[in-house]
Amino acid sequence: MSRRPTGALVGVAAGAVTLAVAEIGAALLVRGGLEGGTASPLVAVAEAFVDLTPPWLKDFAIGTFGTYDKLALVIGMVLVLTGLCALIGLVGASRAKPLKRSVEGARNPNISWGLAAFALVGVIGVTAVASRPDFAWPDVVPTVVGTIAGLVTLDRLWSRLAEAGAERLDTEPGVMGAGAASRRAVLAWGGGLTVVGALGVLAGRTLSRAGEVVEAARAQLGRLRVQRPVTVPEAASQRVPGQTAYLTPAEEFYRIDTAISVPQVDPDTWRLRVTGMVDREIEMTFQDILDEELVEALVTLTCVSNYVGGNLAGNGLWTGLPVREVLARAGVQEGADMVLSTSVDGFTAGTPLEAMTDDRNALLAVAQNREALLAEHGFPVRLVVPGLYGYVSATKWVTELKVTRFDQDEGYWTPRGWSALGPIKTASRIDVPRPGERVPAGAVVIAGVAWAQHRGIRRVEVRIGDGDWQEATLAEEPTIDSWRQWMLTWQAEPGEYSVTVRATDGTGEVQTEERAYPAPDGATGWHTVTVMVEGS
Ligand SMILES: Nc1nc2c(c(=O)[nH]1)N[C@H]1C(S)=C(S)[C@@H](COP(=O)(O)O)O[C@H]1N2
Ligand SMILES: [Mo]
Repeated sequence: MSRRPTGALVGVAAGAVTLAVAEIGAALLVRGGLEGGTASPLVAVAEAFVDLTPPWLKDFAIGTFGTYDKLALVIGMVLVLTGLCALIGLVGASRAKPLKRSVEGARNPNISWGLAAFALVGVIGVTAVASRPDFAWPDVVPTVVGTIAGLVTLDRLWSRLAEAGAERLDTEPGVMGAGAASRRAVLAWGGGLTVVGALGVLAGRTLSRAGEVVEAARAQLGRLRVQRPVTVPEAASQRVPGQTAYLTPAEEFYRIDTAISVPQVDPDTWRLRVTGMVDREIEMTFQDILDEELVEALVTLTCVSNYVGGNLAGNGLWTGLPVREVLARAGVQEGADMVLSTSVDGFTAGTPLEAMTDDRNALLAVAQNREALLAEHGFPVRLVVPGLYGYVSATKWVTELKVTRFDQDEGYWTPRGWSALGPIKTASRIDVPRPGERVPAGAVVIAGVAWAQHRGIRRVEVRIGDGDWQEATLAEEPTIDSWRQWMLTWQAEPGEYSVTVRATDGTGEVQTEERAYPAPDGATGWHTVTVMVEGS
């Protein structure tokens, strides 16, 4: 390989060394309980990026990558970083002008430029780390040490490469001289360090995931005291093959949040604080909550970023303490109209006070489908508020409820272009047949789910081609807070058809046909799929 690719590889190797040192260092901080906010530069940069994401980009990312949006972001980030390091590697490896080095031993100024550029990337990493909520000074140590290790790597390998270049000038053309041999040594070092560095990054990321915390709590959850256990009626499920199950298994529940690395919260040190416009502040431990009489509720969560026909919705059986009871104990003061909930990772949601205090089941949930919350769904405690999109209500890893006013505070997504209020819009979805599916002529079952949380679903209608609306059969609705299954059997003749669905909510309002994007307050429009009916 010639000088240029070798130079690029040197840059990439230095980047890999930096990240390996930083990620392993960050993992040690986590393990030692010394991490304040986020010590991992990779996670910090990605999270800072998410914080700065405008709504159109969030929309695009979720629309394109769905719940893989974060994976896509991290992969994109690693690609950009690799390119940047390669570029810096090229700079330091390029010869200074004039071409021949004049004074023996004089340092190539390009090396200094390269080192400065690399240090600047390190500074960006440190800045991102320092921008994270709960930041503490030890958090920057891994990135600083990693950057220094990267600079040393660059300096050593670039000098070696420069020597190889100088040696080559003394060698006869066509003869494999000392220059080529030392360049190969640089190549070997560069390749080796890149591989070791990449493995180090993986090791660091793996090491930082605590994982044990949830296990500890499952034992504690064994003795949940539930006031009126909720059972899911058989009739809530129509069991059409391919139709969305009434209750969503926790492992299959959609996941949306700004956390690049799932917060690992120790239930023993976790606290919930109730603050703001209250007569007395309250602090509760996880055990305090478990000691209460808990309530169960079936609630379908929905993300405001869901497109028509999308799958960013899931139905859970949640067990928790009603928020209204906690607020009543704290004593809400006159004039308050919002509860700002905060998560360990800095995310906030602004929820109308009324939704937290009226008779609906707004819960501080500790269990989903009777099991401790999964870490990615908010362990140990999250909010669940029927009828509101997740971004204004469903705070995971919740640590604070601040009673406040909409004219004084705002949730995370509001200054980023999303509405302060987020009531869920009526939606209906065709699960089967799948879009573009070919089905044999005869009886074809069309089925799906519809939701209008806290208003309920009164009617679902299906239209085939431009025919009349036909009323679908509804499954039982155990609560107006969850979605409702529907189905319709169609005697299909061969041909190509568009199948459209619309729902009517519990107030009698028909789902609007008007198309709207998810931003700023949720998508609207009817879901349509095309079906090919084949003759026999
Ligand atoms: N801490 C935290 N909680 C959060 C979010 C977040 O980014 N951070 N996102 C909210 C959004 S936008 C949605 S739609 C729901 C999704 O909850 P789930 O991931 O359990 O399905 O969580 C809400 N709670
Ligand atoms: Mo969301």
